[in-house]
Parts: sequence; C-alpha cells; structure tokens
Amino acid sequence: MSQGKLITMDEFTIQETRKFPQATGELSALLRDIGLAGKIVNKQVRKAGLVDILGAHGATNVQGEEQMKLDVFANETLINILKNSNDCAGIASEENDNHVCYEDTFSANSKYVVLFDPLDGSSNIDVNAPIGTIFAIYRRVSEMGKPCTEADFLQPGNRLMAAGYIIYGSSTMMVYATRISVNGFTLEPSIGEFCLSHPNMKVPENGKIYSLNQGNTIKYSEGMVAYLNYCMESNKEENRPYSHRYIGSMVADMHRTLIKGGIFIYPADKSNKNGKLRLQYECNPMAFIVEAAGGKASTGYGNVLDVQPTELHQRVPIFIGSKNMVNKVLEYIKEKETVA
Ligand code: P6P
Repeated sequence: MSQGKLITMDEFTIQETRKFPQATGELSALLRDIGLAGKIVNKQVRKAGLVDILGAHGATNVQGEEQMKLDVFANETLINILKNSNDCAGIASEENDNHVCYEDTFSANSKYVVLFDPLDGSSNIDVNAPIGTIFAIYRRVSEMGKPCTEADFLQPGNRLMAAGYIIYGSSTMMVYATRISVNGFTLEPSIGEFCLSHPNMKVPENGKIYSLNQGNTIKYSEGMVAYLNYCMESNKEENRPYSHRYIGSMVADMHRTLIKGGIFIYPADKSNKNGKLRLQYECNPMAFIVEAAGGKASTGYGNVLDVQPTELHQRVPIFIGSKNMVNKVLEYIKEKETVA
C-alpha cells in the first residue's frame, strides 16, 4: 500500500476490475452498495446506547429469537439498499422466512443474489461487544429477466462469487473475499469511506487460540472432549500453550481468527445435531473468506463449502481457521467420533 495515500474501497475495486478486462463492474457496484448499507447501520450502532433503539422490538424472527430494534433496522436497510441496486435480483436474510425477489426490471435483469445475516451477535448489543453483518454473493442460476427463485439461494458455498462481513467493533471494518484475495477496509469517519487497511489477508497456518462455548462441553461428543483436553493440557508443554477466547459474536471471533490465526468451533452436540450456526449466511461466507485466505473450514464430515443446501436456514457444525489446527481437531473427531 503506497505510504500515506489512502485507497478507498471504491478505488481498490476499480483497480481490481481493471485487471480483468471482461469484468463488467457489477460485482464491484454490489460490494459498494453493501458497504453503503454497512455505513448506515454503523451510524445507528454507534449511538445505540443513546437512542431508544435497544429496546426489544417485540417481534420474533424466523429463528424464534426476539428481534432487537437494531436487527430490524439493519435488515430493512440491507433490503432497501439492495432493492435500489442495479445489481441484485433478490435477497435472503436470517430475519426473513423466505427469500425476497425484487420485481423491477433492473433487478430482474441483475445477475447476482445476496444472502445476509444483517446483525450477527445482536445479543451482544446491550453489552457493547462487537457485532457484525455477514453477506454472501452468488451469481443467480435462474433465468435472467425473470424473478429469482429459491434455487438461487440454495447453491453450495463453492459457487460463491464473493463473501464478506462488516464488523462494528473498536473500529468499523469491511472485509471481503473474492476468488482472488481477501482484503480489509477500515471506515475513515471523517470522509465516510472504507479505506484499505489490511491488504491480501492470510490466515496463519498455526495459531494459539481455540474459540468455542466451553459451557456446552457436557453436550459434546467424545472426540470434541478429547480435543478440548488436548488444548487445555497444552500448557504443560512450553511450545504449545493454547489460550481460550470466546466473544460469542461469530463476526468478532472470526475476525480475530483471520488476523491472529486459531480455530473457531461450533460443533454438533446432544441438543443440536447440526450445531447452531446457519450454513448459507454465516458458515459459508466465513468458510469462503477463510479458505481464500489459506485457512480451512470443515463440518467435521466434509468441507463446509461443499455442502449442498436443502433448506434456506439449515445449520451445520463448523471447525474453521488455521489449517493445521482444523486438521488437528479433525483427527480427534475421526478417532473418537460418536456424534453426541
Ligand atoms: P452461543 C450469536 O447469537 C451467534 O449466532 C453467533 O454470532 C455466535 O458465534 C453464536 O451465536 C454464539 O452462540 O450458543 O455460544 O451463545
């Protein structure tokens, strides 16, 4: 990155587009629209403590979770921004039972669809912990000019065109992966632009942090318990001390894993045979990002990106992060797996 010169996300995506003469710029425009939605959500998140927006909205979403007002605001912001985009035929959201087709001519002739979790980790809002927006972009498989169909939203992660997240943390960042690279952009509030701050992000092959909700250990499989003991006993050896870090907000735990290395795990357990996290708008986008950055993402029985979705809100177990750490936990899972 040139010393001193700030490169905005728009300038960066234009530079990247120029490397591919056949590129139309539609994907760059869609990323810009998502970035705009992120800036609008960020403004509300930053003042959540002051404005009576924290109070539970009262409604419950398709997951049966009480919708915080910020959830609703973020969802509606993304739906409206993408509806006005010239590059999105429709969306699917954690907060909506079914996908939404945009009926206008421009949208019907767009070649992309977007899935998102508008405000992941929202239970952390009232304790001021980092939260985030997660998004996944597919090229539609339905006929152009016609409304998008459910098939557009049930594609495996290995068909993703781009995926990313916006983290509302100590700073606001947008990180996205294409099939070429993973890049991070930090919001510069004085100019209202995301500026390149983390070019060509790579996940370290090894890490020292394991991240999961240890409160669930009693429900874990034999293999998972054995792996946890391996991590906790690591401090007996000088060169392999693992630390446990868990924020309880996937975007925050994954951002740390992407930057510092480590492993994030939400496995199956006795009460959640498929784990808790959603394939299409949590696990697949994060798996696409991590694998584009040289890491690994597994369900415990195969690659996350290879799962053929059958339902929009289906869940999968996930073991994701530094390649060598994911391979290590899979050794334990395979050796001792008696799924809980
Ligand atoms: P648990 C937040 O509710 C979320 O969907 C993810 O962001 C996070 O990783 C996970 O659930 C936390 O779940 O069961 O540990 O509270």
